[in-house]
Amino acid sequence: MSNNRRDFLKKGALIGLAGIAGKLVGEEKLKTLDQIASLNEGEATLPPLPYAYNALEPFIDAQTMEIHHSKHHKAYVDKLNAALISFKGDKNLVSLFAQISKLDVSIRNNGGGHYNHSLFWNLMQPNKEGKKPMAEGKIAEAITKDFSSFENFQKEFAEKATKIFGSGWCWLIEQEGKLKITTTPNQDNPLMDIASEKGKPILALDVWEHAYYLKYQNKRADYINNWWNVVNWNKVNELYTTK
Ligand code: MN3
Repeated sequence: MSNNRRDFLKKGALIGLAGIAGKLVGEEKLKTLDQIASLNEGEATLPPLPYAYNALEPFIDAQTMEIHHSKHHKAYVDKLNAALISFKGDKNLVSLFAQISKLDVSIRNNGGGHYNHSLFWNLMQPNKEGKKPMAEGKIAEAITKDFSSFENFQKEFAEKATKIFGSGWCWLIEQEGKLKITTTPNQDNPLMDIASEKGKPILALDVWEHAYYLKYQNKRADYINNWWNVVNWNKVNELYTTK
């Protein structure tokens, strides 16, 4: 047996085992940004949540999660696929976003909707302790460097997210080695050529009313304040440190 063949088999076995272990604990490995962007044979699919619908309680309620994932996100997936039927170029979301100003608005809205939500689900995790998690590792160092403290960063992020007029997203992005907080309207994101601030998204917060209205009604600031409890900082760090 050649070395290549042996390595291939070994890798396959490891991936298989990781898959089984992942299923046992009910957790999917974080989709990398590339995995989220690359549509499977040109078709988007609704990714499973990496936790149960009720797993983020009491901070985000099960009904909101279920409707948000199985109805809203599903609709973006279906409409994106419909919009891509007649599109003949490279069906990778990042390359679509880079030329989004020239494409059909349906690809912009639904491609953004699919990408943003896929990222959002993976950046949250259950928190049974009720203590707000802190960033750790390289991302924590970078936040302290660029925002002077973790508390300042959270304050600035929450303020910008609260002030978004209408529907949109608040982001932490890496832009030429520096961290920045930015916001986008609707389902736009910082990978799009039309974004006022472009960069690699590493943290995303959905502030559309459908993300919080059932539990928080008009109190967006309370939703944001509670959302910090379920931010998965290990995943943020993973996105930040993965080139
Ligand atoms: Mn949403």
